[in-house]
Formats: sequence, C-alpha cells, structure tokens
Amino acid sequence: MSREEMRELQGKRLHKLVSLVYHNTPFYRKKMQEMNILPEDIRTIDDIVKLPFTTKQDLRDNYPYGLLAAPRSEIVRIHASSGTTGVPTVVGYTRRDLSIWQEAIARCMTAYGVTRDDVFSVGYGYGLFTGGLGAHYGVEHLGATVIPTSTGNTQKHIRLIRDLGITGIACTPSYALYLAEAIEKSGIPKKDIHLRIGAFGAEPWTENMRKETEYRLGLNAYNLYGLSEIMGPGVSHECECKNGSHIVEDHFYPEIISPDTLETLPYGQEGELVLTTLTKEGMPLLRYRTKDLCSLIEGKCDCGRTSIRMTPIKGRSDDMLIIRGINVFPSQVESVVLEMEELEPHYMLIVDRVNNTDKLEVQVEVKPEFFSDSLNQMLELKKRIGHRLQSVLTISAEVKLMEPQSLERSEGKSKHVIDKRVLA
Ligand code: DLL
Repeated sequence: MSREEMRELQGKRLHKLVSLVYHNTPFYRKKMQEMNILPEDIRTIDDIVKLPFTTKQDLRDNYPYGLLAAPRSEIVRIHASSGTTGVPTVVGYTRRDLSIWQEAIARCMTAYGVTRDDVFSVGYGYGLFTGGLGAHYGVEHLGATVIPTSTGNTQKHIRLIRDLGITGIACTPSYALYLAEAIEKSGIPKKDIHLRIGAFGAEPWTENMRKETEYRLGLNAYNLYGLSEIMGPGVSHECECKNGSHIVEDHFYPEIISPDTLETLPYGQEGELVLTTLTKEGMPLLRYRTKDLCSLIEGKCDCGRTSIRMTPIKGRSDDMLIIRGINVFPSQVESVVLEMEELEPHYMLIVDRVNNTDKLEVQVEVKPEFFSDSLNQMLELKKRIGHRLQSVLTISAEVKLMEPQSLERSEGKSKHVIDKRVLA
C-alpha cells in the first residue's frame, strides 16, 4: 500500500474509532469534552494530535471494566498484565478483536518465513499473559502446526524440539539462550535439532544476543514486539532484512513523543512510543503512552513492505523492569512491604542474570521489635513475604531479611533498584 493510501485508511479508521469511544466510553467522552473536541473534529490521521493521551494509570483508575467500549456480553476473552501497584491492567477482547489479533500474528510469522510446513513451539507463558495464547492462535491461523509448550519444563521442551522436529520457536530472547545452553548440555547432536526460525520478544535484547542465539540454536532470530494494553504480541515484527520492526499500522497507529514536553517528534528522533488502536472494539485506546523508548523509520524496506518501522526498544521512560519477560514495578514490592507490620518501609530490588535467567532478590528491613534470634521465626517471616511477593508480582523472588537500619537511606529520591544485567 502506498503511504497516501495507508494514511487515508488510518484517517477513516481513526474517525470511526473516535466516534465509538466518544459514545461508548464515558472516560474518553469526558476527556474530549474537557478539551473541547467533538468526533467531527477528527477527519484525517493528522488530527490525531488533538486527541488526549491514555496512560497505565488511566487503566488502573478505571479498573476493571471502565475503559470497555463494547458491552461486557460482547467480550469473549480477558488478559491482564502488571499494574504499577497490586491492581492489574485488564484488557477485554471481542470476537473481532481476537480475529484481528490472530491475523496480525500470522502476518508477523509470514514475515519471518514461517509456513504451513513448520512445526512451531510457543514457549511464552499461557494464561493471563498475552504471549502464549496470542502467539498460539496466530500460528494456528497461519496453518503451521502449533505446539503449546508454554514455560517451565526445559528438558521436556528440548525433547519435543528433537522428537517432533520443531522448526520454529517463540519465547523470550533470554530463554532462547538458556535453551541453547540446555541443548548443548543435553548432548543431543546438532543434526537432530531442526530449528530455523525464532520469534523473540517481551523483553529488550541486543544484536549480540541475536548473533549468539542464531549461532547456538542454528536459526534466524526475529524481533516480536507488543504490549497487552494494545493487544499483546504482534504490534510490530521484523522481516528478513532485520532492519527495524514493521508496525502493523493499519491496526496500530504509531507516534513518537517527547516524554517531557509530550510534543510529537519527527521520524528518526528518539522518544516515547505512543500507540492508537485503530480497529479495536473491546477496549480501544487513544494515544496510549507505552513508555517504551525508540524511534520510527520511514521509507520502503528492502523486503518491499512500505509500513513504518520502529527501532529496537532502548529502555523505558518509567521505572518498569522486565524480569523473565514479566513486567515488574518497584511500587508493587513497596505495596507488599507497606502492608506487612514486621517491615520498615525500606526495600531494595537487586536484579541479575545468571545462566541467561533473570534473578530477583528483594531486600527488606525488619523492624527492631520483630527482629529475632529465632531462626524459625525469621524463616517463617521470609516465607510469608516470599508468598506475598509471588502473588503480587507473579514471579518468584529471593527474599533477604535485613537487620534494622541496614538499608541505605537516601536523601531526596530514594533508589530502589540495582539492575546488574548488562545486555551485551
Ligand atoms: O510482553 C507482549 C508480548 C509477548 C510481546 C510476547 C512480544 C512477545 P506486556 O506483558 O504487556 O506484553 O509487556 C509489554 O514489554 O511495553 C515493552 O516494554 C516490553 N516488550 C515487549 N516486546 C518487546 C520487544 C508483552 N520485542 C512491554 N523488545 C512493552 C523490547 C519488549 N521490549
């Protein structure tokens, strides 16, 4: 599609979307009324800058169903990801949303070279996380054979890769490296492994990680980007050129803004990615601030696609961490620390990557009156904190009880995270 045709299509879809949310989502109607905008004011895609932004906080404030634009009875699936505190971010999909999602993933897979002849393992978590089911239905829609391996059992995964002749795999890039190592350790000869395509995402990775996974697993590694608020995986994907990720922009309109001034930046400049869901019915979002930092690339790609591309995510404009592919906010840990009477309101997250697996240690300070010489008591407290953290973060953390007054007090803004992971 030419750029003009695409922008015309995006404009038409935006016009329809604005009218939908104005009439069906009180949150957006109120915002637009405050800004003195009517749906008729949005005629072309360039008018998008007149519209309000949406943030994760808005999703939290309207938890759980406040941002739905379709009646609850039209919602056929719910996914959720971490909110900034204990409140999850909930997303609802209509049947049509799911159909567009699987189409978007099928497009990503096609760009990677996946065909009906491939046997494809989905190693993202199945459940509330969008990675597993999202990738699953897209692969199935394309007509390849999907193996819903999910996360957890690496030995079984390796066996399936060998026995079922798995040729494609979707998982986090760090898990891909972990898998490479586990395959090497297993002693299975390389000739028995037929992997040729990897769809890696859900966390940042680098060119070096690409080279290493490609070499060690003998496949072509491609980036897959997305976020649950917008849909899940499938917002953008690389092609054989591996030169930026093509945005599925007939469904997701990208902008880059300065996180400080909120002004829209031109192509090529780095800033925060903002996405608008042009065709979603269940929970459409206007100008969602992803907090992901990257830039947009204009111009036809060597593969022939004309869609706008995005550069790899360089970092975030907030304090969200991605640990084993799961989003973690320091404020979630804080909410646990504050609710436990035994603990001082001081804590520290130490994140590291050991053997290609992310490790989270949470240091908490015990109040003097609860600090005890009894090993049993301390172990019981540690266990309780561990369980609570697991239920809030959905990943396990190693809890380290610290003596009273041992964690550093900072003047001014306190530092709660030491991230030792260096993505080389
Ligand atoms: O991670 C969806 C997904 C699943 C994408 C599987 C790709 C593959 P959330 O849990 O909502 O959704 O987390 C979204 O993860 O805002 C980015 O910060 C980060 N992220 C996702 N994909 C990439 C990627 C899924 N390819 C958040 N590169 C996003 C860098 C990524 N960061």
